[in-house]
Amino acid sequence: MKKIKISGMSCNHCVMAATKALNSIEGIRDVKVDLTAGEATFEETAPVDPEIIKKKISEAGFDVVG
Ligand SMILES: [Cu+2]
Repeated sequence: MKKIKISGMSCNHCVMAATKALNSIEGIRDVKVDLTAGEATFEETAPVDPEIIKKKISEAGFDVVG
């Protein structure tokens, strides 16, 4: 399981947007976003370039901070 920190999420709509962004990346599944912790966890079925994750999250309006 991979875990990333996401900043900028403030409500469940943000959680949905971040979840959708991660789910749209090929090789990522079982996405769970925790609003309170500001974290997302997921499984990688194939190695995913962290830059792609950063790009998708930033397109959704948030930032990967770790
Ligand atoms: Cu929101």
